[in-house]
Amino acid sequence: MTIDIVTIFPAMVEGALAAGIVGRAIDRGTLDVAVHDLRDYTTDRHRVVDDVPYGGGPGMVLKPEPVLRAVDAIAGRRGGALHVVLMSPQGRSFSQAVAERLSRTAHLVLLCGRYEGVDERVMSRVDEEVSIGDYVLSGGELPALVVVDGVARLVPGVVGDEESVRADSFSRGLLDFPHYTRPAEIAGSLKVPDVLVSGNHAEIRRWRKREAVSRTLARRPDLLAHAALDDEEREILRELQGGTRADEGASDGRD
Ligand code: JD8
Repeated sequence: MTIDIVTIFPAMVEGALAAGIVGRAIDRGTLDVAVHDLRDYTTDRHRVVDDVPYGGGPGMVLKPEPVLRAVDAIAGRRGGALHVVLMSPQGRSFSQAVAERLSRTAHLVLLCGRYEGVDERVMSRVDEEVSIGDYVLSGGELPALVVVDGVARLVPGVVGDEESVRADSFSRGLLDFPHYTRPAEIAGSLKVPDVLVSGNHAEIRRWRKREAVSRTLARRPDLLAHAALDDEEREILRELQGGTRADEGASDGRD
């Protein structure tokens, strides 16, 4: 999969892309990510990318021509179909379903705005607008990195263990169970649950399912409507809903 990112802060994006699972996928060539400095697509001596808004008002607007030139250059260089995404508070919310759909496109272009946003005429080359949530950020760079991370994990070969990708929280519609590592006890009081050190793998699997279902019921009951539960999980859910209502705290008090 190929991803092109257009930004006025290439260093900010490149730094983040070099780390972790995504960085390794880029190094190995499983993922081809290129970051483009919007200023390279200006034609004036001062490489100006912004201008005052028509109609007046505060702030600056990203000029359309550099953005359109960048998209044209990327299209020309890469050839084939592009899917152009503008990171924008006006976009539809990024979700696991959107990540899955975008991961099936061969070539993504992510446009990062700044200031008050981009000149609306850029929309002539945009296929969709995506937001990462209802809070105010200063630009599209962090949202683009979120999209790259979420999408890249779904590209075959990026995450070593395909099984773990399928099992991931939002793929199944359940929250994760609690994790512990050594030591089994800290300061004589903070203990790992006995079941996890018991070595009884059937018990451990059941305990994890119960924890995942009870946490989801307590914290994100909205997820249960679309969750892909197996028979055992469904039974656990019935049990938990039976005695106590979710809003009274169905689990062990931690949730
Ligand atoms: C792109 C400029 C800042 C937006 C004035 C503050 C996404 N979930 C999200 N929150 N914020 C953004 C986002 C913010 C952006 C730009 C994305 C370009 N800004 C502007 C309009 C109001 N400021 C986002 N995806």
